[in-house]
Amino acid sequence: LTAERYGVSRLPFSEISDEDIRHFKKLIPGRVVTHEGDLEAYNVDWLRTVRGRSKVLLKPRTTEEVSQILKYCNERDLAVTPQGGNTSLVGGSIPVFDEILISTALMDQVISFDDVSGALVCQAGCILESLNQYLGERGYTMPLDLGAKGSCHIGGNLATNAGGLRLLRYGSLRGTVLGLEAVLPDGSILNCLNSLRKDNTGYDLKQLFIGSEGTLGLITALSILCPRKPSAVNVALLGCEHFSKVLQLFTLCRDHLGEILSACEFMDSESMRMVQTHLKLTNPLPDNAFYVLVETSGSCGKHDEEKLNIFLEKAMESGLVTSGTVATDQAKIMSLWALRERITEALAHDGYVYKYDLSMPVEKLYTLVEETRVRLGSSAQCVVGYGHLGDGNLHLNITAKSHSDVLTSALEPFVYEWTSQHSGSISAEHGLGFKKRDHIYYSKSRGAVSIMQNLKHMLDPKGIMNPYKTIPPAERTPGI
Ligand code: FAD
Ligand code: 2HG
Ligand code: ZN
Repeated sequence: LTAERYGVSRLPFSEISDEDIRHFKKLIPGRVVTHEGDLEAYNVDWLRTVRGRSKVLLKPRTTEEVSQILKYCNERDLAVTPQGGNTSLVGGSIPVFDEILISTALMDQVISFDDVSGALVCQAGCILESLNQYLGERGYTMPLDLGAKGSCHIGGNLATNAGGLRLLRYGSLRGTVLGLEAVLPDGSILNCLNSLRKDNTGYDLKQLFIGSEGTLGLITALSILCPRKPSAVNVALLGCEHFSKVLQLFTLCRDHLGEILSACEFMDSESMRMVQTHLKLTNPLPDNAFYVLVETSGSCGKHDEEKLNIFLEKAMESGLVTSGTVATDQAKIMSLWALRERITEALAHDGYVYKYDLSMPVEKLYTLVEETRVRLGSSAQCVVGYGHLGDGNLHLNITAKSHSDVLTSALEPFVYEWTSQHSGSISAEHGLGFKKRDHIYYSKSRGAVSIMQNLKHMLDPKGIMNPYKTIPPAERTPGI
């Protein structure tokens, strides 16, 4: 059904044979899953919108095992899909047809941690939340955080160049990742696993793998620079009556909180309605059109509270904010964050979700939501807008009872054209995966895509790594 809906045909890869299965069982005994029922969860995406039919899932533990698996698959022309926590929101982590799934679930070891530099070296299958816990016990924290932290793997985070809730403070993985190790499609091991902050010797090859969505190789290990865990954290949830006030509040926030500002997120009243209705969360500030969540993280509680109070006074005085609540204790901080972090989960309970992850000039962020609402009228169940205000990243989500071709054509290419006309990106942080591959031209020139195709061909001449994803095939005529 998935392949039909998206009009994709299976490429002429080999089909897996009993002999192949015997080979894998010898290579990684006890870690080859072939039972249809056991494979179900790995063949369906988190959103339950795309489904593959892989007949085998492999669970290597070491880089050497990954190398042997890929070498064999390449020789046999067997296509593969790397899978971490399977939380991709663009259908990147599931096979489209019968690709072999290679899971990093058992590659979950911390290799080393330097408690002077903060460099953490670990295998790709470590769960983000577990790493954060490991670091927390040592006075450090991960430089990224996202709603899927309990399931997503750090290797999957690198492969998608995940952004998340702390990007405003610590920057993207392109800056915090110091090195990585990847197995190339022919089984060779590329070792760029150093932990240096500065290294200008030739091209920075690790950057090619960050954000490559499993199409160039399988990331097996990485080194990441982790900041000290802030000892003072405050969160404020503020209500605004208009988006223009949200924008002014963001400027005020940067003026007054400066170096202690660690997150600035926004959500509209429809997003809030979703978490209240489906997750039964309590909204402490009812009846606002918009909500802004501001977090400060620093090393001196008294100093940070003073700054936050001055900021809040200004925000109230100038009429930017109609109501607000502040949290300094862990339980309340978590309950305020849940209102923002769990929107994706709430939306999934509302029906079929059309998801757009867009970056654009911050002052335009909400205009698109309003225009989409008018355009769709009653054909949509719910249109919500929220996201990483500080990063100019809008999450536009539309829900409906079920998938509908009429709704799809009302949304696309409208959303993509609108974004492109405003010099935005049609994927700010989730990647292109399977669902958005052919829309790449809205954000990248043909010349740029052509270089990507050449790179893909150079590293993966047989095209076995995560086919049908991210980079459109060279011979295909672009949609626009
Ligand atoms: P998977 O979903 O398993 O895989 C993602 C892609 O990477 C696939 O193409 C896969 O083939 C490839 N891949 C996985 N592991 C490897 C590897 N070791 N080597 C090479 N390729 C690999 N994203 C954000 O950017 N910001 C957010 O705030 C955010 N919040 C989210 C909240 C929720 C509730 C959910 C469900 C998702 C969210 N995401 C967010 C989407 C995001 O892409 C993922 O959560 C995460 O980065 C993917 O990690 P994963 O281990 O689940 O990877
Ligand atoms: C977030 O910021 C994630 O919460 C998910 O990137 C966004 O579900 C979405 O649209
Ligand atoms: Zn996001």
